[in-house]
Amino acid sequence: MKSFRYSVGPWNIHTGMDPFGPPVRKEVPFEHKLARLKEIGFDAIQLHDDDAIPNVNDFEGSVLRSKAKELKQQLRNVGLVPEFIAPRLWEDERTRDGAYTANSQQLRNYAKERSLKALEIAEELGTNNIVLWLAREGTFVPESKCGVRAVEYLVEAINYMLEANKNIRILIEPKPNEPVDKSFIPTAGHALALSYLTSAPDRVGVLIESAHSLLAGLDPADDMTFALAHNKLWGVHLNDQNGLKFDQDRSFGSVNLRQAFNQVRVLLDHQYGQEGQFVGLDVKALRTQNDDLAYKHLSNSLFVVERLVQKAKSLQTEHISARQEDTDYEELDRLIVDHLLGS
Ligand code: 3MF
Ligand code: MG
Repeated sequence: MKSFRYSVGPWNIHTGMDPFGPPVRKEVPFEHKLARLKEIGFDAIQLHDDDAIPNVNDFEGSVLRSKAKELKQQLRNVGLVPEFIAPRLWEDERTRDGAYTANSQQLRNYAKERSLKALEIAEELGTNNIVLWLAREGTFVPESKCGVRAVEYLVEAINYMLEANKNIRILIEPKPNEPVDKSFIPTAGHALALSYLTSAPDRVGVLIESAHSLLAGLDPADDMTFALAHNKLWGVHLNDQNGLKFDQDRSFGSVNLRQAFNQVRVLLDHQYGQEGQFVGLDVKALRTQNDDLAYKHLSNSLFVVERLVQKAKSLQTEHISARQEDTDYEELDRLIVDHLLGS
């Protein structure tokens, strides 16, 4: 019996290409990815607008909707549900200067119109979650943009989507850097603060990715509890990250087991998932993996989550409460480490 319902994106099965080298594995067709992900144990699929409909820029209206309907059937046949649609606002030529915060109004309009397509796809697929990873909304050159105006543009774009469809909710996925140097919405705190500036704060929440918190020098479990305290933790991307480097998307728990344990512990403690939220992964296979072994980062991450669920459940809470009372946190530290080491 699994403890959570799990989700993953098709981009988590990839060719191993990186900024320094070409693909080392074959491109896997979308339908094969779906079948394989289902087999590994996933319940839901995370989709960018163009994962759902390749070349999404070329379609609109009834054609766009009928393509979305076909995908809905395809997902149903495999037994996966869609978790969210995310407009991919960082690959198109027109998003070079950011999307919602580009200096040109024409380009900002492109970003908004493209986002509406994500809303339409989501509606056809039957999910009301729109994820915004604000990839290029930030700066390299501080003087190139006004930070106050950038926030106004972001609010304007989010309000535009909230207005266009009263059922959708928006999950902001904060990240402090990469591809930009300095993001306008670098942390969960910024994302939550932004939510309260919008016209429907009850429909704007966050998706916390472990590596993104770590890149901001923050603890992912703390970001999760902060969002939980606002009733706004609507998605997670579990993975791992070794220090303040590029976004590594390592398998969950592979770098810092105690940090991973605490993410699982807080999710369990606060009944994450009971309102339909998924435990999502965002992990990359190492470039050294051969084609047929380039799925282990996924199955291993699920394995580690479930192992840590067992660890969280078998933690003797009376011992924890006792140490909280006598404030013997050195002993608490030892108890936890001993528990994680096992017998
Ligand atoms: C980048 C990310 C993104 C988002 C994705 C869905 C490509 O670091 O984490 O992955 O997760 O766009 O929102
Ligand atoms: Mg992510």
